[in-house]
Amino acid sequence: DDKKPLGPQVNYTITGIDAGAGIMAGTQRVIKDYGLAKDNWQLQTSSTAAMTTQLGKAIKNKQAIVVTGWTPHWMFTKYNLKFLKDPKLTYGKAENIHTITRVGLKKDKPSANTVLDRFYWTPAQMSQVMLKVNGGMEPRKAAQEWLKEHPAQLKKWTAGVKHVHGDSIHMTYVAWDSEIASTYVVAEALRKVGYKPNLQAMEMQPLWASIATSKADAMTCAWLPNTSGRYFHMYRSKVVDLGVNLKGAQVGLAVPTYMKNINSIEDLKK
Ligand code: PBE
Repeated sequence: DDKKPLGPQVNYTITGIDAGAGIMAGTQRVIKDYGLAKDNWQLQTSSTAAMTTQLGKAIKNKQAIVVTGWTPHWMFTKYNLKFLKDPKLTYGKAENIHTITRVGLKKDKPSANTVLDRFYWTPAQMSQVMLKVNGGMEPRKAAQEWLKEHPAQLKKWTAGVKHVHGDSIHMTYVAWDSEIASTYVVAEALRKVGYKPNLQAMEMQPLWASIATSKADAMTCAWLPNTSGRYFHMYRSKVVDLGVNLKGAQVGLAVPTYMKNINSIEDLKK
């Protein structure tokens, strides 16, 4: 209902995801910076799966809902959503996703390091893999299929790389849809040059610690400069940043486009 104030319609609640996510810390800052705490706005912790389920239900009933949203993610492909303007830039400007390795990987596993260093794709390409997985396909199968459909991309990452013979490569990741997509795709590219990838999902803090302590070789999950910034600053002297693997990610608050009067975070105070 567009005439009623938004707050009571959604119980002054922003539907969030898992507590460790950078977007949750960013949203707590938003609540502070925009003075939303005065109206008792609160951030609900859940999981990506629970959040997208609630979002789907609200959209089906054309109800108001405010969620923590980000792209690339299939929620923006599946639903008509818009980011709320963030005039204070509390979430920062555009984000890029970086590939991070342990110290010494380049020396120990140069072929793997080259493939990981070259790994770069677009938000549209990442979304294609996410949609396959969201449609029920096993991530490894989705990655294999996507690489078959994009031979030029695979060639760019692997051309001229010296093949190995079943050497191990240990990748860690957080089981967010975007990171499942990138991790499995780069793992399949590593398999093409002879590696046996071993993939392990974990929470954000142990993820960074696994690379910093050389328990794992590499990860593709660093949303910088903001979303994973806290961990990057904590561990930057103990890891190697191979640079951007995807340009133009974004995080913020999102609402369905039928919420015509709500266009800025400032509008939550109306
Ligand atoms: N995300 C997806 C993560 C990074 C990737 C936006 C949910 C976060 O830390 O918030």
